[in-house]
Amino acid sequence: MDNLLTTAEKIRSMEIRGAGRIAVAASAALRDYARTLGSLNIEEFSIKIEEAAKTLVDTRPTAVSLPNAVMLTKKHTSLNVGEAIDEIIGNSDTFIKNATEALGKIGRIGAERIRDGDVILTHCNSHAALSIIKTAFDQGKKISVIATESRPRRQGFITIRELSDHGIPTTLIVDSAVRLTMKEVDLVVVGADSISVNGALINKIGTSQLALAAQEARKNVIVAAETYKFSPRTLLGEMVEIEDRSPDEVIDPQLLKEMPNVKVKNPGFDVTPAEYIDLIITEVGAFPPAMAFAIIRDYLGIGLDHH
Ligand code: RI2
Repeated sequence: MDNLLTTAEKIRSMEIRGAGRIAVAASAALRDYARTLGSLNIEEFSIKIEEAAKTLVDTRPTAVSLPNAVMLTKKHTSLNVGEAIDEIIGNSDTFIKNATEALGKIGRIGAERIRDGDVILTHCNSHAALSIIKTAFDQGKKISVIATESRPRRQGFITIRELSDHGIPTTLIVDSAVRLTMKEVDLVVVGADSISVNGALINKIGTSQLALAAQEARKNVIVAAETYKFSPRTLLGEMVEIEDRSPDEVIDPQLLKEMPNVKVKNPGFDVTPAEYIDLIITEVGAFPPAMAFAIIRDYLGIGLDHH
């Protein structure tokens, strides 16, 4: 359990971050925990697995990749504990293999949409979005990237380091420079924390202002999202919860204490309506946001049985 709690804490503190990475880390943690439960009977085993699953899922509320990964990993049907453990190990190995391969497939499919000479605007740090950009570059397309800083955690710095290491010409801007800069942009490419059944994108705070400015300037917005980032529970009417993070990420707590009439709000994500999104690139193809229901139905099950 100690290792699982350590992983949970790393996800909560964002030492492990990115919707895909937290999903893979949670699946691996649950698999390794299951391995330690061989001496229990099946009832005790299932209770322990459910507790552990809840601990992992409760760390961050917005990215549906996390509950999807845990749901796909914990499934077991055998009444024999040894076999149930093997099922969970198999589930996790499959999930992690698929998640890893998905990034390559998204890169190849998404790169088709990038033309020689394109200037691409991206936000935050998305491994899926960067897979598209790097693949296009590796195909010999002379592209450049404009990356937002992505306050308050400044994941844009991870992005510019990664792009620079890959040899891709990159410009860093502050988040509020998005609209002014849009005239230089050909295409917006972002990742996803969740996609709801109506095709809305939930992604790092500020994504919706990129999409709004892109819409105004008639520039395409492409979302890079593995199928496990679609949210089955939105089919049941559930809303995706927007994570409220600590004010300490935005302002020095000491400074805030000196201003008793000021409070700080720090929402981690926002919602981009489907109308602002041209295409969602998944590992099974490029879809318009209106196809979100079909993805949920075909790749995640329709959700009712997970409630
Ligand atoms: P990949 C991140 O969230 C960003 O919002 C990013 O767009 C999204 O996850 C998807 O990232 P955070 O963990 O899975 O930085 O594509 O809050 O890497």
